[in-house]
Amino acid sequence: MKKVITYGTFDMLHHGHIKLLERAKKLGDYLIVGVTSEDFDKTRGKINVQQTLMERIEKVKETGLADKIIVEEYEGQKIDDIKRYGIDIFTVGSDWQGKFDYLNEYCEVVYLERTKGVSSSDLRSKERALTMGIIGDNAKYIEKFQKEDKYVNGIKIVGICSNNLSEMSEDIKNLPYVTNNYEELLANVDSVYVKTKSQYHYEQIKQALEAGKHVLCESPICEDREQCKELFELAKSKNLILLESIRTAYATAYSRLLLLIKSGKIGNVVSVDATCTNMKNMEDNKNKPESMRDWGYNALLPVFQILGTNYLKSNITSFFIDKEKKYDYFSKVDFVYENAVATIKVAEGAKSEGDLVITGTKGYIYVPSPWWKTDYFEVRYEDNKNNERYFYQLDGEGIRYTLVAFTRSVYEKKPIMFIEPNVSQEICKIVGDAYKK
Ligand code: C2G
Repeated sequence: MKKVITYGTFDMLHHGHIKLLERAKKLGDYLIVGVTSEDFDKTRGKINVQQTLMERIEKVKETGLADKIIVEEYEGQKIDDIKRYGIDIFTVGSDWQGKFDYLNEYCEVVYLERTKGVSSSDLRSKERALTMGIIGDNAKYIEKFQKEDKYVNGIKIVGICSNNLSEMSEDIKNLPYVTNNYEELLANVDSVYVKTKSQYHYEQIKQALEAGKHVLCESPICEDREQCKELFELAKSKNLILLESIRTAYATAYSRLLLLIKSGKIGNVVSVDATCTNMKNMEDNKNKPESMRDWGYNALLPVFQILGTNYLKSNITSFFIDKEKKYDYFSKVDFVYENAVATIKVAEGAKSEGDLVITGTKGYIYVPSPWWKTDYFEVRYEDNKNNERYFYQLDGEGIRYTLVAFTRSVYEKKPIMFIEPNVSQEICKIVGDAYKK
């Protein structure tokens, strides 16, 4: 019996895929199809696959062409599979010409002519063409963000509203809509990305939603729990998406960490300690430290996602550079829960180790600095022989995953929630409280 194997993502299965599978099947008597997992696709740069692994497997199954379907999960698996299943022929489309010649050592390699005129990318982008405008003044970050849309099918950044246009990159200055008038920006886009200081978010989000635009907003959504609730309700009543962007929340390593904790890997969590710091120039009058606004949401995220929002007590301590107490160069927030505690430390005018430690009754999780854009963490135990290390690729500092989630939410008319509503609201409350007189 001649055994054939082929691999692919098979997203939105189309006739190009089917023709490939048909020809692959004809090469032998038994066809194994390896469908790539989400994580493996991410590591090879395919981040906006539309269908889940199960949906894609189901579609391949429905063709009736595969005698066996397996999941491709890691680099180098092809060699393992070829040996394990006693494969005679490895085949793939001609877009991969030459790339798998190294498998000749293990079996015959056949490149089949790729079907012209059809691709998953085309299908994805045909369906999707959402325009986005940005409002904000942080030139460095906005430049990073604007570059990420090319990795995400179906969304295009077309405009900017800023009071800091002179400092923006040429790419940004050359966008079709460049303005310092928010209304004008909103009139020309389907959605807006809000990257201003959080004390302005409430008004800006409301204005966008009322104009019928979807909103992706940097965390916190605003600085008040009730207002946050109101904005989500407004979005819902208008069938619009309002999504909170905390890049950490969309990073694979971080979401795996949450799942491990939920599965009991370190026992009951008794303490969450998160620190985020970066040094700002204290002499720069245009860019004064606002540690809780700029970092608070991020450090609060694991606290509320792991321990929930029903704490018994909270206490905020801030040190300010000014008498009016507007600019905190260091803040610390302590929480007491029934059976746990948490502490966050954030600073833009003091430096510390930016790590995250989650203490459990069986072991602890250590995420090294800078934990908020992590691709790596460790689960550690009393007996260090049992320690485990986890690594998950993080591309584009997580910005592109946020954009993928936002784009999909808009098209599926349902928010893809990485951050629970109670978590969003509680973040708003604590950040707001830090600046209340
Ligand atoms: N294909 C084709 N014609 C098209 C589109 C795709 O023949 N118009 C083929 C591809 O060449 C591939 C298979 O269909 O052999 C699956 O395509 P994708 O889902 O795009 O997967 P790909 O990323 O090419 O995965 O490591 C190799 C990969 O696993 C192949």
